[in-house]
Amino acid sequence: MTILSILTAPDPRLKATSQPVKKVDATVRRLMDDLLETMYAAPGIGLAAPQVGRPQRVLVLDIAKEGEPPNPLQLANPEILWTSEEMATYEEGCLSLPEQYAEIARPAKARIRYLDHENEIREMETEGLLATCLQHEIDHLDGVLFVDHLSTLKRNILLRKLMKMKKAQAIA
Ligand code: GNR
Ligand code: NI
Repeated sequence: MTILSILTAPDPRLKATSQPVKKVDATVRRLMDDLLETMYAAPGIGLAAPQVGRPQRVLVLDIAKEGEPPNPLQLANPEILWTSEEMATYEEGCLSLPEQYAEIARPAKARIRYLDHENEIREMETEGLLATCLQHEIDHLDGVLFVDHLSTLKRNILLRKLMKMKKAQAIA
């Protein structure tokens, strides 16, 4: 497996819509495995293919806490079948917006259909951090970042902080 490099905003590849995979074949499985290794190394609890410059509808997640057994999930072509009226708010971060955080409200529960690592169609009902993280990752497949859920003012504050940080790092 390979650790891939993660794109950070602003990058037009993070704003693009990703394409469905035809099937989960060896190439897609390899991408899923590389995404998982990259996510664990970062470390993060989710990672979507466009974040590593691959415009395909593939994502991985593992919300297990430190000390708990790992629980990797690898999904292709995820579709949201249903979301609850009830909302939940989490402080979100993103590997493509390093060191930026904001509280984001999303549906508290979501039912998802997807292709798994073996190309089998599966459905799952999610809630809590898993529901939030899945919606965050599916947003990436549609070129949406968590800051796009904020007001223009709040979004610009975070994006400017990120630009400033990137410039300072470029000099150091
Ligand atoms: O590591 C991550 N943590 C996180 C915390 C709250 C809500 C969503 C996330 S996903 C993020 C990794 C990432 O950027 N995935 O796209
Ligand atoms: Ni993200």
